[in-house]
Amino acid sequence: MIRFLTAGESHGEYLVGIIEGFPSNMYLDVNYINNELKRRQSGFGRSNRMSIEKDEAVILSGVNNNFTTGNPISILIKNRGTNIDVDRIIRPRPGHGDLSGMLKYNHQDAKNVMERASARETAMRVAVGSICKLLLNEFNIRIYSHVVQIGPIKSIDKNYVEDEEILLQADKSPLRVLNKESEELMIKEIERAKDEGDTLGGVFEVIGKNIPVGLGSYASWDRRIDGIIAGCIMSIPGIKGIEFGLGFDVANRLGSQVHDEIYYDGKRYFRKTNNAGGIEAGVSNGENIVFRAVMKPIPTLKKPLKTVNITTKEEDLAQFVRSDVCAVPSASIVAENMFAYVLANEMIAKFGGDSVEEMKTNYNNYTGSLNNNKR
Ligand code: EPS
Repeated sequence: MIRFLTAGESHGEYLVGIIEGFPSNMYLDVNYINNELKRRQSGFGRSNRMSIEKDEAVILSGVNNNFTTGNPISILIKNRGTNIDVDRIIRPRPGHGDLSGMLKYNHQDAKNVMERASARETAMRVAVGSICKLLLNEFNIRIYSHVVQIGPIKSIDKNYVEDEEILLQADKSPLRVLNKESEELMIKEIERAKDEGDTLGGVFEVIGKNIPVGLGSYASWDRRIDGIIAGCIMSIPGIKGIEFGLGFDVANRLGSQVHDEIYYDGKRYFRKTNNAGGIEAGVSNGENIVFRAVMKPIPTLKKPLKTVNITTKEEDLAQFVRSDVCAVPSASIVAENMFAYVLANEMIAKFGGDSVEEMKTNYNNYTGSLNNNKR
């Protein structure tokens, strides 16, 4: 299995990542990682920090002549925006980790908390996830995402977007939104929030295609792939919820209106609907895996909320430090990459993870037997 660790602080010199358990002989081009890092940095509503940073990964180990060796891969990303115009944070921001972090680690300065709780750390998660995406590409597994809601403005009403040509358009939109009209309304909404010293959250959708049936397992609680995906997505800063397929809407329907009927086309089983979001009993069912996640508005407000000064213990207003107004588009890229990590891990669990060749042999064997009527 792949394990990874990140270290580094938002305004420290570097972010550091180590990935262990990655198979050998996979072609790894650092430009691919850097392009994913760039995708994460784009998006209307980010702070001017994003114009300072131009994230680039440096690979220190585990790769030889552009091929993975099977050794731990270590990565560095240099921070450029290391200056921060605040000495101490003693007026904790509601919604941020400031107060709980100070109490837990016995700090008198929430900067010690903020430096690590900051979403800056997700740059390294994207670097790691992009290497996982390259592994998935070897098996033609693709991951897409788009933003479906910012504040009260929604972009689509239908269940989910499946068409890859359409999904690719998300990268051309400053908000990663597929509907131009909604995008304009969302931009206005973000501008208004900014003028009012406020912030906005939203919802994004992630779609995984060409995922083989049988990733994850119902055999034990901690192997259910929806549980694993949910844990990884919920670990992204600001995420407050996730739903698969129809999600919370299943509560409004009868069973006959929810479950996806099973058909056989002479070669493979398939469904005409995908209300389950590609997962049944914690196992991928061969359909697209689809989920949506909601991100709360950024807690750092220019027009601050009430708080308590931790030195005087008196009522005060929360400290303002440079921050984003809306980071939902970036969060959708982080989610793609955390999802890629889960899928890569599950592919290795099912198909063996020492070398890419070994995985492909096992994969072809399994998918071949599915197509030959042997299962
Ligand atoms: C963040 C605050 C901002 C964001 C940062 C996350 O940083 P700063 O306070 O230095 O302007 O730009 O996000 C990133 C640096 C990033 O790479 O995504 C926060 O408080 O979480």
